[in-house]
Amino acid sequence: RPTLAFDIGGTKMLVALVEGDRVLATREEPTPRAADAEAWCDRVAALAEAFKGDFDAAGGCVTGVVQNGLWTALNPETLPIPPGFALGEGLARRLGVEVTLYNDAQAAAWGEYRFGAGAGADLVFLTVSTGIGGGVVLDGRLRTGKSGIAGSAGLTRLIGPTGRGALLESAASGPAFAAGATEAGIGGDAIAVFAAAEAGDPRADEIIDRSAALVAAAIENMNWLFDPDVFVLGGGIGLAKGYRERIEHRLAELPPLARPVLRAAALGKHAGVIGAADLARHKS
Ligand code: BMX
Repeated sequence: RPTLAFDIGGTKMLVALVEGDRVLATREEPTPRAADAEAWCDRVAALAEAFKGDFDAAGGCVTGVVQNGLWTALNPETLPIPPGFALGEGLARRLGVEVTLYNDAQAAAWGEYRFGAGAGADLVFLTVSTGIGGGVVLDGRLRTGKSGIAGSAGLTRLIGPTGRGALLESAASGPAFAAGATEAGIGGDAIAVFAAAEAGDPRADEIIDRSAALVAAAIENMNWLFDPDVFVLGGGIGLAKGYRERIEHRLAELPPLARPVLRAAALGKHAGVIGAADLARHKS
């Protein structure tokens, strides 16, 4: 029987009916930005109404960290989650089944490991989106760490000439694109920046390049730590036209020994729900 799976991100919420690596049906809507976790649960349950009676298990993934069913933001700018919100309980009550929960990028890493661009390999998954999330699968196991935060690449610290710099995601993800767009007089969000770059605007090109350079450096650093078979790139920005190529261009300069392998997420924007559904079935 299919599994109900959902993905609550900083920008959108996706609810899907999943069987193995097949997404049978989806419902999607923007994530309300107001810090109202009860409302987010209500919306997920409302979207899941369409699939009532079709599932007997549920698994979800969310931006932020989940520990024992309790949900907390790592970076409240990505989504202002009230600290320690009882998400597992709230959704189990609304959906009528137990709900297995993971971080969004960790679930996506598992999805790509099971069915996608890193099937059977040691992999590090990265999503460049509202924030920058990450997940690590080594020796066939999703590594969530002692606190559930393993892989949170967006929270890693940039090191500038004076020491402690910005968070990677503050400098390179969605909000950085929006800030860059305002500054350059383009306006709008990352989508507008990619459109402007396509139309030949050099300022847009620069904004994309700056983000890609920072993410390339993060990949270079993580490669020294894990030396995985493959890095898998996802997320709205990560999968936008030309973005991965810009990163690859930089990685190509590294010596062969330290050169990461980079692939696009094969499951695209469904990596999270496919991974979450599989984790709910098998409990990695
Ligand atoms: C942030 C953090 C991660 C998340 C990543 C991508 C929060 C709320 N989120 O680094 O847990 O995986 O963003 O999230 O602290 P997305 O919403 O951009 O997909």
